[in-house]
Amino acid sequence: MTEIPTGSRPLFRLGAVLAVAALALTACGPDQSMLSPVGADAGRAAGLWWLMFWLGAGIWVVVTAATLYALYRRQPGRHDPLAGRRWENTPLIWGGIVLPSIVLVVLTGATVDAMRHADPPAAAEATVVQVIGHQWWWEVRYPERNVVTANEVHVPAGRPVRLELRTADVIHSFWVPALAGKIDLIPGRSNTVWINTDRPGVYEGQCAEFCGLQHAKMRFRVVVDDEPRFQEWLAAQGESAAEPADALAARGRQVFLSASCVYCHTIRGTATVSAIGPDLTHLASRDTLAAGIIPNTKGHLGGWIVDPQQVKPGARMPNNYLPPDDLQALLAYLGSLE
Ligand code: HEC
Ligand SMILES: [Cu+2]
Repeated sequence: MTEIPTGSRPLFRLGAVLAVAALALTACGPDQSMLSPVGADAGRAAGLWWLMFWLGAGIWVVVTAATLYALYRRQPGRHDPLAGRRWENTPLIWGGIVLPSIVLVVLTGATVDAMRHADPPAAAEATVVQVIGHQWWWEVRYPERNVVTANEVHVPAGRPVRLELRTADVIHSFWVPALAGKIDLIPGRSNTVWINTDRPGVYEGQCAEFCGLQHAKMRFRVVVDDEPRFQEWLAAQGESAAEPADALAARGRQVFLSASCVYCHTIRGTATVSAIGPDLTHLASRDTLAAGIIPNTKGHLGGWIVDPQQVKPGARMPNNYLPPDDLQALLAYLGSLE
């Protein structure tokens, strides 16, 4: 007869497994966890998660208890109270067919219900925002207002927002766990996700589909503003770039226009039209640079322009060797683009 494992080893292993699972869950952090939902869809997804968790936990307890019971019962020499044929089929039918069927029907119903709500009919008052994935940043457009920005999606609180998601190159995935479900950006088609929340705030998101070298540094944020602030932001973003306020900034604009920047960037109000890189018209109004990776300060901006490959190796922006004076002027100009 084989030996039955008893004592602390199995318990120890179980403890280790549970500890790793707990760590994996907490690694999401407080600000980017789908278990602290703020949006309507995210709330439903979180509810579904908890339903699955508790059902799974219940089943685990039952199965573990049954396993321990079987192990215990089979010990040699022990009297077996359940010996006999009447038990042969009943547990099989209940535990193997009836119970799993009930569990699966409940989960299917809950999932279908959550999915049905995730796709509300196009509401007339919905704000439409187009998000286009690029290796490795996000282009954000407000087609009704001719606004183009990057990596920071502003939306109004208290009103449904329809995000239309497309990609300029490979498959990306738009995921802002507190607000909505995860959805892929697929070449050649447009996917939709809705954001619907009453709670102003800044919510972190990131690309959730491996898309190349800098996939991990393809982050973004969704800024939920109350209606007046959102309208103010939208109006400001719709303007052309500010004219240089002083001689240094004017020289900086000249540096920008005569350097390679114009091949890839647009500053509305100047004769630049390229959309290979982020629109820089209102660069200074953004909190972060390079898809949420570095704060938008003068020092970081200078470092990025001179050596983006240091910050994001492989990024689709080449290093720029600008004379110090030119760089300072350029920084003054870009810093004035509120
Ligand atoms: C070959 C194309 C190319 C050229 C040339 C180029 N850039 Fe970029 N730039 C990009 C791309 C692509 C990104 C996005 C990189 C990322 O986040 O992965 C970017 C990002 C930026 C950003 C950050 C924008 C944001 O909102 O995150 C700034 C600022 C910037 N570029 C300024 C410049 C300046 C100034 C020059 C000229 C000295 C320049 N770029 C030249 C392609 C280019
Ligand atoms: Cu991506």
